Amino acid sequence: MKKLIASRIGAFYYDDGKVSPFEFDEKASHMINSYPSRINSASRIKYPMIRKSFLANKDKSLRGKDEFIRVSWQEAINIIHEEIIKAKGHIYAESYEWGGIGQVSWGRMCVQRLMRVLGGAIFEENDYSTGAALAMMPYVFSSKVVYERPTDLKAICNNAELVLFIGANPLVTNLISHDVPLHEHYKYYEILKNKNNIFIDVYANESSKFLNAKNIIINPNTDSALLISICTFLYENNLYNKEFIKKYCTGFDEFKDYFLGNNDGVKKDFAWASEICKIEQSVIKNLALQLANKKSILILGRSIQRQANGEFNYLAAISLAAMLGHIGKDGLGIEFNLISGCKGESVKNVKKIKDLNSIFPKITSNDIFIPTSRLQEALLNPNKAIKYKEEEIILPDIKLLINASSSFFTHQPNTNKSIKAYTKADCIICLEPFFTYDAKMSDIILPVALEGEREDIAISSNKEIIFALKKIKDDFYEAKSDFQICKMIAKSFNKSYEFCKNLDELDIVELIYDDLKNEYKKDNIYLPNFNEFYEKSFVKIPSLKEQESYTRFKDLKNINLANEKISKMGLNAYAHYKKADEFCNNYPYFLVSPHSKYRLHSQLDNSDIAFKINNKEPVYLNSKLAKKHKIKNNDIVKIFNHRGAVLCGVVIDESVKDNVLILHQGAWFMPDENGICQNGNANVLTSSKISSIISCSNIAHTCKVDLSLFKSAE
Ligand SMILES: Nc1nc2c(c(=O)[nH]1)N[C@H]1C(S)=C(S)[C@@H](COP(=O)(O)OP(=O)(O)OC[C@H]3O[C@@H](n4cnc5c(=O)[nH]c(N)nc54)[C@H](O)[C@@H]3O)O[C@H]1N2
Ligand SMILES: Nc1nc2c(c(=O)[nH]1)N[C@H]1C(S)=C(S)[C@@H](COP(=O)(O)OP(=O)(O)OC[C@H]3O[C@@H](n4cnc5c(=O)[nH]c(N)nc54)[C@H](O)[C@@H]3O)O[C@H]1N2
Ligand SMILES: [Mo]
Repeated sequence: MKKLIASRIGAFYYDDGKVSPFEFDEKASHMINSYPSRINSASRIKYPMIRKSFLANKDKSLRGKDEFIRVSWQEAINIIHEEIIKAKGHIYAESYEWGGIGQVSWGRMCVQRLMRVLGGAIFEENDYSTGAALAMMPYVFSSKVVYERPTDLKAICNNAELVLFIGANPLVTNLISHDVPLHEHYKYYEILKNKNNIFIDVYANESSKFLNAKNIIINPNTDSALLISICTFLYENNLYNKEFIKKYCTGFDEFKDYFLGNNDGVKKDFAWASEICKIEQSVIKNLALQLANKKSILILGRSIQRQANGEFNYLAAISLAAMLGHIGKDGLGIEFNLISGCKGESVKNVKKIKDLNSIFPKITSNDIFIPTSRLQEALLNPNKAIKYKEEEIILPDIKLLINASSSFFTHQPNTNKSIKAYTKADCIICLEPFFTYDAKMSDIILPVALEGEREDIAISSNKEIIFALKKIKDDFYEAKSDFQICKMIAKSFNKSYEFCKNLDELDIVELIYDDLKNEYKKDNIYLPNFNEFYEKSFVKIPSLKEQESYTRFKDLKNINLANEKISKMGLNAYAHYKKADEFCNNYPYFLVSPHSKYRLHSQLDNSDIAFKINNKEPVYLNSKLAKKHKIKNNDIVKIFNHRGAVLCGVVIDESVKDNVLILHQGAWFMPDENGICQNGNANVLTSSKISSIISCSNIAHTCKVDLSLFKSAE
């Protein structure tokens, strides 16, 4: 019989090894077909295990090279208990982030709650996704802005004459969602096909092809130069909205002095930008004229802020949108939150579902926060002072790491530095379904149950469908849910009452469902009782009213195009272009590592939907570059720089800029005896430097490399 499974790559039915789409998914993703091979993968962890020399004498020198010994759950919990006591005050428990799903048993949430129940731990502020933007936006607007409700796609379809996508690939990055994706955005992109769409990217990406759009193919990390040169043009030709700038913006004069070159003698005109971006001046002028004459919206991806000086790339786009003066008008202006999570559908009168944290009383604990992506730095330089925003902070001394739902060796730039950093910790605990490199580099590994092997409750991306996650198959050996594991650890400290009132998962699932049912009842919306819901596996909330079409910034008060607080940090406060240090090295090619349509980060790389060339992760490059290196499709190449080397399979794509290599992030790290990753993990090559002191965020998309032929295809 077919059983429903809900996950971050979609909901789907599973029946005797076969997968079929869920009826309310508007455009089911091919990713769901990964499930059968994933649950049965040879790389799954079956039992709790401890690294041999750690078990013998807490030795950490053989981390990553040692064998693992099977232990009982009780033995594992006893050792974890001792290690937590030993490391108290020095425990890192951020547990980043995309593994699993659910309101009760999402690993990251469970580990964080566990550590808070035990008194607190070290966590990270902001995130890998939009770290630079999240830190920057309060200096520009009054809030973090990025994750706030986006302008409806319907409003965009109805009002915009020109849609400019900047470093955005929404049809790929909306395949997945934090909640269960229903791909409700898709129908609007069908409508957008009839619009004037322009993509600024380093290749003609999948979304651009889908929309049959025009492409402006740019040198990576140079968008701010392009956008600023358009501001200069609009200003000099009196084509900007003076009233909007006067009414809503502060700091315009400082920005103007910069783009006119009043202080440095360099006017930021098309000639200046053309040289930096390697785009014909006429192409930039054409874009500028279209923006000046058409009602437009700028849709930003996140890639351009995951770069050196990334904070200012977002500010450049905001400065341009302000000069165009459409911000706050129906379906126009600028948008930051349409490229992940299937967002943009008009929101209905839905209620918020509770989770393991909000269904129980709040826990207060003594937490320490470091900026996002600074774990490596803290492990390598404990007690070091670093500049962060307007202050100096001291990096904590981390002794123990506890990770769930996290793949540090594929998500953190500079993998070889991560290996060094990991040698510093005294104990590393990993809750994982698979033998990833993270698991291999840990001391204690705990096998985790996947979707279909545990109980939980989840909600759809549009919040209109509630899913019951059920155990539809036998236990996978000794795997347990993250919730069960954290509850056992809490219990060893006599804290399981604080953790979950001693309840089991299914009890909490019922509490959460009944809470939501009661909330809806207040609006005369009636949901079935819990048993009926659980039997059916999902409920679609009836009688939801559509809310009015929404556009952001209708209540706009002020945009700071330059903020004094940023000047006080010793930085230019306005949008500006700055060449990254990374680009001053001698490597000839830019490496861009976007998100793959075949994976959720590193997840699914061990499934049979993984797309490989000659058994290697594909690298996409232009034929000019291929010719220069005498390489052809399917050849295996080595991509390298001073940080490391990886092997990849060649795919020639004429649309990729001729000095760029595209290697998607997330391929599992698989080093050979010389440390060369056989599987193309992009972060072996990327730099772990910070974007700027405003966020100290990662710069995964700022990287230079070289390449050589490794092995010709037969
Ligand atoms: N299928 C799938 N979807 C995902 C994810 C996934 O792993 N797989 N991850 C999710 C998560 S957590 C996030 S944060 C988002 C990420 O969303 P984004 O950060 O927006 O995604 P990226 O793929 O990094 O980049 C988007 C586009 O920017 C382009 N780009 C890169 N550098 C530059 C540049 O310098 N200039 C310009 N103009 N373009 C550039 C890339 O080629 C790509 O086409 O995606 C989410 N969606
Ligand atoms: N070069 C480069 N690097 C990047 C980016 C980039 O654009 N370029 N993007 C960055 C971004 S935006 C993000 S969000 C990060 C993503 O970084 P992560 O969130 O670390 O990414 P995942 O690979 O999804 O890691 C999830 C891990 O959880 C495991 N898992 C699966 N299910 C479960 C479960 O139920 N319980 C537990 N405990 N574990 C489970 C998976 O096997 C996997 O190892 O990567 C960042 N890194
Ligand atoms: Mo992300």
